[in-house]
Amino acid sequence: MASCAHTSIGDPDRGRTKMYKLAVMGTFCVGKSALIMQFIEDCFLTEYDPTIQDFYRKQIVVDEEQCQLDIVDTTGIEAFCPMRNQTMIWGEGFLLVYAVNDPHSFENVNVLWDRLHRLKGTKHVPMVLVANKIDMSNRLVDPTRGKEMARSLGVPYVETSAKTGQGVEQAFYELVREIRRKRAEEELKSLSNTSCCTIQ
Ligand SMILES: Nc1nc2c(ncn2[C@@H]2O[C@H](COP(=O)(O)OP(=O)(O)OP(=O)(O)O)[C@@H](O)[C@H]2O)c(=O)[nH]1
Ligand SMILES: [Mg+2]
Repeated sequence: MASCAHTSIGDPDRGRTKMYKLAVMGTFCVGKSALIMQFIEDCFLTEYDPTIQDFYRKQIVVDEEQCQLDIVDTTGIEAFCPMRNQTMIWGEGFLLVYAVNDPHSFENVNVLWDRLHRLKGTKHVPMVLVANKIDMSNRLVDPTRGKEMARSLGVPYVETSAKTGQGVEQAFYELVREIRRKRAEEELKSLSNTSCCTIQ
């Protein structure tokens, strides 16, 4: 578990900080923990240590807005599925990760996508499709397949390497932007509902 910066009660920027609840999901060994560590600590985890569940916090600025990201690193092991469902309910936005050298992890993205929509009970869940391990030479999932899947799911597509750091920041930033879009839509909807109610 990484250490992280917290906003103190007396912090003058506290009121302006927007909170985001993110979860990183995908089959085991696709690099979820390595991506989070690269994002938070700027380092690459070479050892494989299966995750049950870990929690991280990071403060960043995205498009001039101060953000606090609460990030859950989820398990890729099916036996811990109930815990993962809890995280799906908790989260606002999700990185759906597969490894480009593991076609099974690519196919599993559809399963996760379906489960998320069923649990959330809405068609619009902020997500980013992440093709990880692009530094590896034994690529088995072509970029065109990844882009096509992202297009059909209606989510952004980002290629990453937790080893070199390529695309890692972009993946998290895109997810923050997706959550903002959803919040803005909901705000508009509630405003139009309110004005409908007040017009006699
Ligand atoms: N070459 C390369 N190796 C990676 C990359 N990302 C992760 N790995 C390696 O893949 C293995 C698994 O990475 P983890 O981050 O532990 O995978 P995980 O998805 O968190 O796995 P679970 O916690 O079991 O679900 C580790 O040995 C990592 O060093 C990457 O982008 N490139
Ligand atoms: Mg892990």
